[in-house]
Amino acid sequence: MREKLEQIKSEALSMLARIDTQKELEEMRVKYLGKKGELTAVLKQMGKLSAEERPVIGQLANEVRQTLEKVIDESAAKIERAMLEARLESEAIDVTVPGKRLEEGKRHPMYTVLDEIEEIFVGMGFEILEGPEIELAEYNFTKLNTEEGHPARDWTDTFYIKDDSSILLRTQTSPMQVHAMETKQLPIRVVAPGRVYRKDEVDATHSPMFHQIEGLVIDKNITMADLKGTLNTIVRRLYGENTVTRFRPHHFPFTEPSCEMDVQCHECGGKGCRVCKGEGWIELLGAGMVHPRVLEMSGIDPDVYSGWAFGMGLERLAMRRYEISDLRLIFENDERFLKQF
Ligand code: 2U9
Repeated sequence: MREKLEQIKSEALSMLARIDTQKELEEMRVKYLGKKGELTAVLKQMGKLSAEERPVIGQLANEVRQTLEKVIDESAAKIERAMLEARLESEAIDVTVPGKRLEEGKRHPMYTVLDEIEEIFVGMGFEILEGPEIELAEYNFTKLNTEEGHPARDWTDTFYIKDDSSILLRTQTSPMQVHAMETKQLPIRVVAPGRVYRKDEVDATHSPMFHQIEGLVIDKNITMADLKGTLNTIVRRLYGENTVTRFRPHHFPFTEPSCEMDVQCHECGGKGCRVCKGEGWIELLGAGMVHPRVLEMSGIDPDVYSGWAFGMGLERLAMRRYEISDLRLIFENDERFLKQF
C-alpha cells in the first residue's frame, strides 16, 4: 500500500507538469482526489491493514492528499494568471495608432438659404407647409385658374403620371396653398417650400427638378400694400436694410393683379454691370393678389376675403447669394463644391 501511495503521488505530479488548462486540471483533481478517485480507493482498503500499519499508512495517505491539494491549487492559480495575461495581450489597444478621419458633411448652400427664409417667415407668424410632390392636376392647375388647354398644362412641359393627365408631378408648390384654403380656418398665413418638376433640358440655368418657396396670406382687407410691405421687409432682412426694390406689372393665371419684384443690383448700385447684365436690377420673385376665382373655387368668398401670394425659385436665390455661376453645381453635390460654403 505504501508503494501504491508513492506511485499515485509521483504519477499525479508528473501528470500535473503537463497540464495547462482549467478543464484538464479539474479532471485530474477528480481522478485522484474525487469520491471515486484513486486515493479514496486506497483509503477504503485501510481496514485490511494491521493495527500497527494503519496509522503509518494513514499519515502517509494524508500527506499525499495534502501535497496533491496544494500543488493542484498552485497550478490552478498559475493557469488563471496565464489566461489573464493572454487576454490582456490579445485585447491590448495601441493608443498611438493614428485615427480614421470622419469626413463631416456640410449643409447644402440652398438649404442654408431656405432655413434663413423660413426663419424670417416664421418670425412674422407664417406656418410652414410641406406636402406631396405627386398631385392631382385639379390642384396643380384647375383650382389655380389654369383651365384645360392652357399652355402650362402641355405634355411637353409637365411630367404626367396618368395618360388622362389627371395626376402629375407638381410644377409648383401652389397645390399646398389650395389644400390650406380648403382645410384651414381663416385667416391663413402659410409658406410652402419644396421640390417641383418641369420638363426642362438641363443647362446652366435649367433643371427638370428644382425648389421653390411660395407663400399665401388670406384675411379680410388684405391689399397690395400688405404684399409690398411684407415682401420688402423679407427682402431687407435677407439682403440688408438698405436694399432697394421695385415692382413691375406681370401676368399669372392665379393672381390678379400680378407683379414681379426686382432688387437693385448690389454690385453696381443700379448703373448696370456684369452681375445684373447691364440692367441695374435683378429679378427676384413673382407675386400678386390671389385671383377671386381661385378663392371662390376653394370655397372662400372673394367679396369678404382677399389675399396675396408669391413664388420664388430657391436655386436662383442661392446662386446669387453665393455667386454660383452654374445651376448644375447645385445638383451634382461634388464635395469640392460643397466644402466651400
Ligand atoms: C395660390 C394662389 C396664388 C403663387 C405665385 C408666382 C407668383 C411666381 C414663380 C417664381 C419663379 C415660379 O420658381 S418659379 O419659376 N412663381 O412667380 N407664384 S404668385 O401664387 C399662388 C399660389 C397659390 C392658392
